[in-house]
Amino acid sequence: MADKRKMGLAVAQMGPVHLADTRAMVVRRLRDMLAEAHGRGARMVVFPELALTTFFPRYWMEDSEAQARFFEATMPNADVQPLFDDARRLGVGFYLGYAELTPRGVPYNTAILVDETGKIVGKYRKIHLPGHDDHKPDAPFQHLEKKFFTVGDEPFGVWDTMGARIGMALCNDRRWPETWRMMSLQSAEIVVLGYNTPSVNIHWPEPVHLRMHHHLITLQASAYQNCVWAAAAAKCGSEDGFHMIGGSVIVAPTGEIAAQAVTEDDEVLVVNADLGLGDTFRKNVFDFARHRRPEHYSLITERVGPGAALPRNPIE
Ligand code: CDV
Repeated sequence: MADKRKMGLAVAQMGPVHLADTRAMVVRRLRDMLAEAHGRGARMVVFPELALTTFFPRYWMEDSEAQARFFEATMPNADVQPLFDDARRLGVGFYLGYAELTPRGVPYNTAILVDETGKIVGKYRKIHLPGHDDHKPDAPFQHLEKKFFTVGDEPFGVWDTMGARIGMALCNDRRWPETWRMMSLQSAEIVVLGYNTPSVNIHWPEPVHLRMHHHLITLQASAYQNCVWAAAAAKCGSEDGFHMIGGSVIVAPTGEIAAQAVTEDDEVLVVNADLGLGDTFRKNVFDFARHRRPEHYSLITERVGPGAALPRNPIE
């Protein structure tokens, strides 16, 4: 029987953040949700990707303009400090996505992990940047993450904090099995991520319902195959007329959805997560040490894309 180590795990979905909204307005909303999550027994709250602003990669502009309007040169800064103060006062940690401009001027799509004392204990810079870096004037909107951000400079990691081993990812990362396996191989118990997923795919005429379908199947399959709790927070609804999917979820290591948002607005989900549940799977069907065969997986790190078939021995 697995041990029962319970953790109040919350996801704070956000409705739209419009261009005219200030950081102070956004942080007020985050603080309200942190307080609600605390009242409902949460020890940690997951906020979305690029939570402090509208999803600005949809707009064509010079890098310098994007950096001046949408990036944070320090964290915490005066606008966000009240959220850190609440975390310390209430004893609730959080994950927060924002656009980071480093002291050397390098722009990253970043997430931080803040513990229950209000201290930043972990930082992750997005690795799988989607979209394009050129202007697409005929598209209904842009997806300029490859223009505005640099690929993360460190591999996927995990942090021992708030009584759990927690891994971080951001949005498009959730679609890639390598993301999850990297953290699972570091014995992650919870994977937290935020996302901004436009309902319309500008690259091909994808049926809109597939956006939600792929979001949920990747989270459910990845949580199960990697024996982790997955907590995913959307920023969603119509930001100045550009719609993004909701569907924030907390998924158990069984692959089952433990809680799911029902609105496209600010909404808090809380689950009393049994961290021992992942061990049940780690000791059985996904006992990596007994069953994985990395000597047969070398292509995964040697090759980026599809190529020639591997040579085979003659059939005996
Ligand atoms: N912000 C994102 O990374 N969005 C991506 C793209 C592919 C829509 C996503 O995976 O949702």
